[in-house]
Amino acid sequence: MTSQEAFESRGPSSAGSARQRFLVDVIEGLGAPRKTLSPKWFYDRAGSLLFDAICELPEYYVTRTELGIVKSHAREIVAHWGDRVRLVEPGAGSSTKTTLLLEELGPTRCSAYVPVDIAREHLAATAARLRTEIEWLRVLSAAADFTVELPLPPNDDNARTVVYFPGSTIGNFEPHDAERLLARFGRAAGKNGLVVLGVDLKKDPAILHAAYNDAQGVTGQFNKNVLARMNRELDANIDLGSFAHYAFYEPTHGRIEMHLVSRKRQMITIAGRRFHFREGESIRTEYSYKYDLPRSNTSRARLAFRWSTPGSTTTSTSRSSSFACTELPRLRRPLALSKSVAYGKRRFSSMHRTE
Ligand code: AVI
Repeated sequence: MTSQEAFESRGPSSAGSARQRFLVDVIEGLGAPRKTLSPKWFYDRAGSLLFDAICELPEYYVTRTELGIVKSHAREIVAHWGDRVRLVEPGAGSSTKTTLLLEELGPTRCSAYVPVDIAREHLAATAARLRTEIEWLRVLSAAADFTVELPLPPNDDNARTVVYFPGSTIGNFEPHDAERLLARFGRAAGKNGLVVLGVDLKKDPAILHAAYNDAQGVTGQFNKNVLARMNRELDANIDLGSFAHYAFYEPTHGRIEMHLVSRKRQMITIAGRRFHFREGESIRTEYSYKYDLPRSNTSRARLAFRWSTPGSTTTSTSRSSSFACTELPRLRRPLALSKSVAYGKRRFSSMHRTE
């Protein structure tokens, strides 16, 4: 077994233990007074393909807008990443946007690409596709839950580690968890490492609403895939038609909330356990936080938001496609936020270490 194969086949994300973790989470989440499920369980192979379909929807501006930023700024984005870089992408999915950056880096500067994803089968397909598309690319994929661990292969050539976290996946974490996650990425990037982030910005609620309630119903299918997955993997008996997809923008917290609402009073069975639902009772399946650009014009804030769609401002609610990419300095210790930039105000600059 080569070292690449050893890294790629490392445990503990075997199908058996993944099923066990899914089951434990489901039992805990559906047993709570307010039923919840972590959005990470959307992403089996079927869910990952549904998410790819969402990214193509006319209403879902997020991917298109970010891709636009990356396309027009690829050279500038990678310019000071260093001579030798290993690019680590937590939650890589189909790695669509990353290809542009990898190609911009080229074989001389790119030591390796490390896509990390919870959907093992989808990840293997992505890695295989990338190896054919970019012949020189060394792909070292890791099937792992990045909320728990970020496995990194040996850094043979002392390359600079850049943790690339696009797509506004950070929005799927509650603010305190987002802080912790970014601090962990910062530690994983290590000395001289970088964390590069893509975040979706607040905008007209009608635009946000449409993005999570598309006309073709793909987002609804994506949401219900978590129920379908319970039927497939956890021996559940859920009638998908008895739950409704419900997503809305909640302006107080600046987030989309996605729910599955029971259309009737019912009992479902999952791995032999029973769960009761009142008519209208919901399972909250996802938050998607939207951020503000920093209001201040300090040099730190400018550094934070190097690339954003032109005209994106904190006050603009008319832009349909605002999005920002930011680069965070290495976070040596957990973020110590100053009170004035607490997440209550969701000032994204607060993701910076305070000194
Ligand atoms: C992956 N994540 C950033 C998406 C989002 O927009 O929060 C997931 C998604 N949920 C519904 N549509 C897309």
